[in-house]
Amino acid sequence: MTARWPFPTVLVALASTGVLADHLTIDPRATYLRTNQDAGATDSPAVLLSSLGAQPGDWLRIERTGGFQSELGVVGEGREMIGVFSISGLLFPPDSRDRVPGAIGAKGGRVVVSAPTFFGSLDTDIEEDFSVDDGNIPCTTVRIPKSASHLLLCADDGLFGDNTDADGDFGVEITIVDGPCYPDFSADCVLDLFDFLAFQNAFVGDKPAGDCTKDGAFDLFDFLCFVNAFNAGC
Ligand SMILES: [Ca+2]
Ligand SMILES: [Ca+2]
Ligand SMILES: [Ca+2]
Ligand SMILES: [Ca+2]
Repeated sequence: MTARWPFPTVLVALASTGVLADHLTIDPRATYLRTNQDAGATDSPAVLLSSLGAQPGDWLRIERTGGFQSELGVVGEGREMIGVFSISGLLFPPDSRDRVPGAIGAKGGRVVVSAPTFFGSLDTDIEEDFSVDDGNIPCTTVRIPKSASHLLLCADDGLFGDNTDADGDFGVEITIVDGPCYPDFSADCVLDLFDFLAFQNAFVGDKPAGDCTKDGAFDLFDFLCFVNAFNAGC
């Protein structure tokens, strides 16, 4: 007997809500973090949120594209990326402990602790930034905080000047979305069996996330509601 999967598509890359995504190329040598003896490092450009058609209160899905070489001769490409919102486009000099004077934390962002500088092991971590790609999950959905006007993005690395991207594909797709994708329970930008299992666990455990219809009852309609949301994508 063949087990039947309840959904017509097992693996669905999340579709956007219809708003076109903006693609930005990221120079892997650029950073908003403190650097030390890192001659080739450059400053992260501050992206004006209004140039993306976005404003405080909007949710952004930020998905990493491509990859970069994190040092000469390394095999394979690094993908880790971090980002931070700011109330200004200002960036203090590279040797400043906290270079983004207007940094603000974002709802929905995954915490990231950035590595110390390669030379001197100086602390670089700032509280307000978030992971875009942590090496496992290639995206994030974050809410633009009140007063934020700019977004800064950079590779997550300890030495930036030796980074290269010969094919120039390291970057992000940024899409304005309604909010976190409900059926993507694992928040990894892919809809698959694991999301269904996570929904099932929430449903069986009477967790609010399992009440898809938001009527306080846990019944067949929640399953139908979840299947509809899953098939609709995000
Ligand atoms: Ca590349
Ligand atoms: Ca490097
Ligand atoms: Ca998922
Ligand atoms: Ca319900």
